[in-house]
Amino acid sequence: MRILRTISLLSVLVVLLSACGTAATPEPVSITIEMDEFTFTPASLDLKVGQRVTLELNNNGALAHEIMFGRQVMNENNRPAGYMEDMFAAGGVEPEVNIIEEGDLTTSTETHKEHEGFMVIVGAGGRATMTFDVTEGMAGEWEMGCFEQDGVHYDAGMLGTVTVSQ
Ligand SMILES: [Cu+2]
Repeated sequence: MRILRTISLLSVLVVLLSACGTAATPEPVSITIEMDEFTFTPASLDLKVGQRVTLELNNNGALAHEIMFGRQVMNENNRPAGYMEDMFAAGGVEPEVNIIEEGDLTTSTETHKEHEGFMVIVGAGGRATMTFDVTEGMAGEWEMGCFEQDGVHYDAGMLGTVTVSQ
């Protein structure tokens, strides 16, 4: 009986200590983002510096969709074509991308040919995850957007807000 009590006391201590240990570092989060014509759901993300984030991208639509993170939309031939400032470049981070399901079209990571933004394209019916650590350089307000079909998706409202706090 005494041994049991000692063991349960010890486990309470272990739980308390590990709770203290993790207080400084934000818990890793996993967020599912549904992609469709022409939305991201949820359309806003709140991330914390120091957090390990996994985004699961599910394309439920009939078209290929992409996701980019940045700010200041750049135009090419008067069409929205990506961001002047890429969030991952600002943070010195390259997300690790895993394709879970290809979908109808190729799911791939590519850099926009006109600039260096990090992009994941998910084919119709496809799924992919992207994992990254949120760094200091990423603190602030950002946007996520899809610029597929010459910016038509972006104009149709396929964008959202990303807030990275300390
Ligand atoms: Cu799209």
